[in-house]
Amino acid sequence: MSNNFRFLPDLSTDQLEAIQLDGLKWTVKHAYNGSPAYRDKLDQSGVEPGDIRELSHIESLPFTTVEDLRLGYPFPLVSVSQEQIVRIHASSGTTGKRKILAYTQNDIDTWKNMMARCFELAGLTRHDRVQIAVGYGLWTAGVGFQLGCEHFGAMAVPIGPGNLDFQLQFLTDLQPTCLCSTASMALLLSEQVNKMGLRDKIKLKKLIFGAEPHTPKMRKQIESTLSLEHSFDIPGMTEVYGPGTGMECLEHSGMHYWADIFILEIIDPVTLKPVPPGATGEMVITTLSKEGVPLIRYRTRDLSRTIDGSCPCGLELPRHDRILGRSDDMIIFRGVNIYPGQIAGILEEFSDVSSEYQILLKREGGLDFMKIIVERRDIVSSENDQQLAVLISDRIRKKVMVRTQLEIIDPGKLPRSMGKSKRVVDERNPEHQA
Ligand code: DLL
Repeated sequence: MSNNFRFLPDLSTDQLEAIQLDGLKWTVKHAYNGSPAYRDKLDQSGVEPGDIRELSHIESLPFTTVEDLRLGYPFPLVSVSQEQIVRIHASSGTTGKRKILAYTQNDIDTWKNMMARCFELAGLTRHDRVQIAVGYGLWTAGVGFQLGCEHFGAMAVPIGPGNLDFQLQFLTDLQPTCLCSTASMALLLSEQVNKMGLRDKIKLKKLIFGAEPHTPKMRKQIESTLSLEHSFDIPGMTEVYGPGTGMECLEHSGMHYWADIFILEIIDPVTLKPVPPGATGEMVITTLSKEGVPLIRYRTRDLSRTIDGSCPCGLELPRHDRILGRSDDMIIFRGVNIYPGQIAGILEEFSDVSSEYQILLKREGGLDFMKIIVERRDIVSSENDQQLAVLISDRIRKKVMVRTQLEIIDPGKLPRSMGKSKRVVDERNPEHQA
């Protein structure tokens, strides 16, 4: 297939596999020679760079984990000399020390190209104006979108997060056609545009949103409030450059990912073996040309699955499904393992409540209690709140096997976020959660 894209590669499966094998060999050698920590890990597993002769040999390599990054603070797994590092970014983690990732100029250029692919896949042109409403600075989000947008050639409006009045003013005055934000910020902005009656005064057509899980309901709510032509889920993480490890195309049937830049494996987090094609598991990433901090079988903790077959859009690049959540988001409640995404999935079934929810965990009299707070939709009367609460908590009991207290509140009353939403507030003592 030949494509007319400027940034998206046109590669056959054979070409892609050749790039992956070369990149894998290069990465293992580079990490082994450049980083004492990687050399130790590889030595301990009895693997030498020369042992990697075919792609399936990836399975002989040890995993890299977030612990490896933390142990090497402040410059974990760096595999080049200090003068080759031109920038650092840090993860948005809220607990412990942030993970710091170091970039060479080549790394920045690779990332710039990845992000330009995203704008191209969204069908933008140089005439588009892009309001970038995510954090700048240590977080990769703002800088990543900006790099890609400029490289692609659209007009960047680097407003950053926060200041809703300012956001609305720019949306009306500068007439951006595309918004880049977290899912939560997009929801908040859409609610604000609605409240102020500004929809007819703005020109937004497309939204590129990511950095946190969303539900189909949340997405539909944003799309319809802003009358968007398209919205695109964008994945990414600091460890793998930042935003833009892939992107949805105009067909919206999963996310194409850049298999010429990293290898994606999906493993069972318990057995650590690959899951059958199409099954959900943990995403494990091996980079193919990353210099500063190469990743060898990095366990992302993100849960997703690959999507088989070719995409109707014609692009040969493989796809994965949306990220459902993180394995470390799991709550242990009265001996039952629960993912917040399971609760969100159940709320999807009830059209009388919005997409927003919060899970509150408390410990009283030696027992754990879970309260789930959800918002009634604005077109629904509060008269049936009690009945609705019973229906939802019954459904949760049947599907997740836990008793919860369900509270329905007025629309817009849960805290909104301009970054990533915090869905779980756990007020139990830490020992009890183990
Ligand atoms: O969140 C990078 C990013 C910024 C991606 C803006 C997309 C848009 P970190 O702060 O390192 O980097 O967080 C990475 O966020 O491991 C996922 O758990 C989650 N995440 C990122 N994108 C998505 C998404 C940025 N589209 C962590 N859907 C990842 C669900 C996402 N979760």
